[in-house]
Amino acid sequence: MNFKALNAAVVICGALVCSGAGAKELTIGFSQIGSESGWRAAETTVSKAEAKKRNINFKIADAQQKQENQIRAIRSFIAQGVDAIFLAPVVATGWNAVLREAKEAKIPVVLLDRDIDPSGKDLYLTAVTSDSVHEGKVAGEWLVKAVGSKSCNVVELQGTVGASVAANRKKGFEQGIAGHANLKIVRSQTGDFTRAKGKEVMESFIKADGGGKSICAVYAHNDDMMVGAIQAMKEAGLKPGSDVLTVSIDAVPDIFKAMAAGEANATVELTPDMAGPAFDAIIAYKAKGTTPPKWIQTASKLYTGADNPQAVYESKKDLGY
Ligand code: GZL
Repeated sequence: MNFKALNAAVVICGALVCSGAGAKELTIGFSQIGSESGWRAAETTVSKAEAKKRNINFKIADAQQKQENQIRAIRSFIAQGVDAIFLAPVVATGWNAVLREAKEAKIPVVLLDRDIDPSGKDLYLTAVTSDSVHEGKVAGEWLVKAVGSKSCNVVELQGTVGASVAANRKKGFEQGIAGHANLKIVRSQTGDFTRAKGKEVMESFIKADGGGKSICAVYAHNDDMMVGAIQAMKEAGLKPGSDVLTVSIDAVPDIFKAMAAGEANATVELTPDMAGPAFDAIIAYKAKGTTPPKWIQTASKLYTGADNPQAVYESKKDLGY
């Protein structure tokens, strides 16, 4: 084989597992939670594109937000003998038995965007996630600055019950407002990360408050619930973005549309590209035995209405949300 051809073979091998018999395409199974939010849909779109870039045979199983479907998908991937399994765990507990089966089958597991209970730490190779406590803290600290010294009743729309990111975003937000007694979380309930549920729960908060006039701010664990809450506030004659401050997480296009309309105030960005770093870690692990760090952290950036929301909307609107 001449040098040029050898060089080309090495390049191709970067994305494939190279053995004596030649390069083998990697097959990876992804147990995806569902399509509960714009961010989740973007994560799926981006993961397919990243797999294509690396010539990986990528099989996605949509669990419609049910853990039993995720466990079933993982067992199916094990039976198929895939090279690796990606898992976005809908909740943090209940994974150890099935992940032990993957380990016994010598199939490495990578967690995407959410974490599992620390008791399962030795059952996955690495986790590609943001720091969800930090996300909540950034949201809380923004609200502290936005409110100043006036008293502020905050209502909170929590993510899916039992999800690591919901517990962490709640914890981080409480850290962010700690020491500022003028801010108080007066109501808090799960909206399951969906627009519909976010709207429904916000309607109940407004009703319980006798019209919502004493609600000073809404904190939602994701933008989709906030978009639903904004709808509920407008239907109740409230002014989200001005009379009622809003802060949420994900940085999906529609929250920038709301910001541009003066109906939302702040969001903390979460990249939908969790799969890219996961693919690179698995390729290096399979090809060269490189063990990745236990946690591959993705960035979190605060956006407010001062960051040209219309332009940000335009830049994100075609990315698969
Ligand atoms: C966070 C991710 C969350 C998003 C939601 O890492 O798990 O799940 O914030 C999605 O939009 O439902």
